[in-house]
Amino acid sequence: MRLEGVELRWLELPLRQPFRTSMGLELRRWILLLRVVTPDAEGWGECVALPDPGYSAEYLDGAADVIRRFLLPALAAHGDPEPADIAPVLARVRGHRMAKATVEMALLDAWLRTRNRSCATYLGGTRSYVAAGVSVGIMDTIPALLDAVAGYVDEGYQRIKLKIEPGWDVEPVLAVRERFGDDIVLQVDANAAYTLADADRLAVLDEFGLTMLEQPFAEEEIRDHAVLARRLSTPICLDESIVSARAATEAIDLGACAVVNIKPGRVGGLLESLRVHDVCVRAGIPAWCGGMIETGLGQAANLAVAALPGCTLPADIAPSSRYFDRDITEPIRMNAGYIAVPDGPGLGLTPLPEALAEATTGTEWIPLR
Ligand code: NPG
Repeated sequence: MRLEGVELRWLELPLRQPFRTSMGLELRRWILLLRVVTPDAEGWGECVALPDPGYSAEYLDGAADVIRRFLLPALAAHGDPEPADIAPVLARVRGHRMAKATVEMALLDAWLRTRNRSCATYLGGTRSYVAAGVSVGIMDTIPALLDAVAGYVDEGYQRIKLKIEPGWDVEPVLAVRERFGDDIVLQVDANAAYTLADADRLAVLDEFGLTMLEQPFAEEEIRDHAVLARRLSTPICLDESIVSARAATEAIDLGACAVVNIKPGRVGGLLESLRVHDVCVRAGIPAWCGGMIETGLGQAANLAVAALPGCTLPADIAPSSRYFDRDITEPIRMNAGYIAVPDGPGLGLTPLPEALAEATTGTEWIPLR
């Protein structure tokens, strides 16, 4: 694939509702897009990094810098990369998986478009619809949370995930179970807000029949997760800790998790996501595709992962209308709790010029030949 050049594009999209997690309050989503231009096609990549290094070490301006100064020169020096070449070519840069995933997503989109193949088919997806889960932020009061959850249940979401942190854990879960009963599929996500010293408190969650407790401890604390997993009957799911297929193998082997959240951005791209998926399938561990409040482009990539046979649990993939007044692509829609996997060439979605222009705060063209 011959690369003519890439455009970096910065977007700012207001969120329809504030989203609070143990990491802080989000009112808007700042996004970096990468458009790659080849003689035959264009491809789009979306960077999931946040403006500050609170969820992971990466952050948006850092990702733009590493893309511009290190990743693109490495690709240009290689010449005409095929999808399988991308990760090895970029491997001389340590870490920076979100930046690498952005580049790979754009190149893969362009490569698949020239071959008229969809991303989901290319990865081996077997599902044309994906069960949608909703991730419910931390609220000021329990009644406000119950109102929000009631709305999501009515909309048809296939499972409810509550964000938790110390001071907002057992009470909201108890209140949701009391109000909605045992029929709703319920799980919680701590975004690394606890330590092993909180094990007694977390053990109380075993009473509520949760599908999983996601990432209670910090990214590096694999051993502590394994200790907690032996103590709790609630399955532990790892998110932030799963930075690669290798990390997934180790976490599973050590008994640190019984479920895996796969995020293409966090693991360095779609092909590594497939490898994480394959590790889970071999280990007999259910996987699901996470989300990071992406535009339709990022969600299209996530849908391709969620369509894989081993992604058996509902995804953090929601209709565009949950996040934005106006998405930059045709909106992602939900029908009775399910979302269609795009089947057009590449990601299957492209930005709508007018919506893209409205969200854009800056662009930079980088010629590669
Ligand atoms: O897509 O509905 C959604 C949000 C899913 O909770 C979600 N994402 O911790 O996984 C997470 C969280 C997140 C969002 C993390 C944005 C980082 C940025």
